[in-house]
Amino acid sequence: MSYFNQVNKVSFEGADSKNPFSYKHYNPKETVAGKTMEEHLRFSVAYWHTFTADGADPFGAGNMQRPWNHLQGMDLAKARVEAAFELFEKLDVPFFCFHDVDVAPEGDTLAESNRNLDEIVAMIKDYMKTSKTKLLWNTANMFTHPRFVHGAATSNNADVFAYAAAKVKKGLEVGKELGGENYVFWGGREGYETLLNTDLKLELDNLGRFYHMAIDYAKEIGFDGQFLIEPKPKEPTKHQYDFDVASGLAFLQKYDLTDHFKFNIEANHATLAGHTFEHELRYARVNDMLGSVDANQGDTLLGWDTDEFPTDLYSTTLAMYEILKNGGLGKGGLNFDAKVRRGSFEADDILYSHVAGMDSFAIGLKVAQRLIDDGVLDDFVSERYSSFTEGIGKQVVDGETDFHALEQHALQLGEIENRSGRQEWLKSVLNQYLLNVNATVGAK
Ligand code: XUL
Ligand code: CO
Repeated sequence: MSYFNQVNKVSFEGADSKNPFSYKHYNPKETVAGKTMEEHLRFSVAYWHTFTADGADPFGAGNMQRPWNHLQGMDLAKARVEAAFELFEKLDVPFFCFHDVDVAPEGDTLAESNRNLDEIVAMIKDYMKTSKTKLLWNTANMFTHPRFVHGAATSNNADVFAYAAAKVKKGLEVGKELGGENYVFWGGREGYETLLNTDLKLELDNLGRFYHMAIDYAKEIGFDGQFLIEPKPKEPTKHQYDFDVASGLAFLQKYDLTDHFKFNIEANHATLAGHTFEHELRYARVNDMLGSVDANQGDTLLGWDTDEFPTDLYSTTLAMYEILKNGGLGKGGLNFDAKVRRGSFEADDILYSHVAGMDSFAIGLKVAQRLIDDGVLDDFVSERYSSFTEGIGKQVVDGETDFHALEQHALQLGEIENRSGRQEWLKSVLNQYLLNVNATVGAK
């Protein structure tokens, strides 16, 4: 049985191809700075958006036309696995990601849910034997079921804390079974609505305890995937604890967890936090904490997590700039935590959306590498900070001065001279690189 019979294989056909089921820029075997595009980009399909979600929103019922819609329960779960591996093969994506409840239905008890999961995981493992597609990460959904109404590891209810622990324990076992390269913690309802009913300190301490227990268990079973925290400032709770990279890092430092975690940075979460995607990537990168990416984009006119497929070339270029400067994503990848719009309900849209996202990041990769090769931003930035490479500036950086010496320096200064930051010029250079991949515009 074929679920996507409109296409045999989506392949690279080049920028001039008119075939909508082809890559115009993503050429997996093409090398950029010594690595293939496939190795650089490590694309991943998000199971929940592509195979589980049905297009329902607060105003309307599910409307996605999917060839598995007539099925239910475990039959539905199995059909989705078949469809998933067909899509992975046809798109030629190296990775996928899932939550426990995306792949297998919850039973009436935890034990039954675990049995359902075991059956589907065994099926996935079987498919993985002949597929090139590997597990980038899995995670536990601890936000959909009503038991998590007050949170999971930060619930006021210790029974819920225990239930959450059991789900993560199982998730780590599944990650080990399938060779997952990472394990993600997105604090779905780890946050609060009002301080009037909240013991904020206990909730945060418990979250720290929870993560330590997860580390211990991973060690116990020999799961060596990278642990990732995925920050998000709000939604579903008003105040999410893992607000952004900066607050997440402070949390990890306080609870002595930095050696065991990195960040999974999602573009739309960054913008919800009032940052750019590249800000979050930079903040993680300079702290050696950039682990993986949920590749999507938000909508500046809407104040929530719209999870659109990434097509903004400025954003993909500046994101790839950070990723290249990071030396790549290591075990991480670019996971399309993105969904087709409700109006894009045909099965073909699943293919078009992934093609759009992959081509957008392929362009970003090429342009970012050229910006780096030509030293465009690097040269400008080092020149801008050159006052710290000599004289008093160098003494500051080398830790060889103090307030007395700095005052002496300041007292003998005349008028201080500053130089332009040249934002507009830099943006026009970025445009030149985006519009003409052969541009070579040196720093001014
Ligand atoms: C929610 C979100 C999640 C995580 C995994 O906004 O991004 O899908 O990526 O739980
Ligand atoms: Co995400």
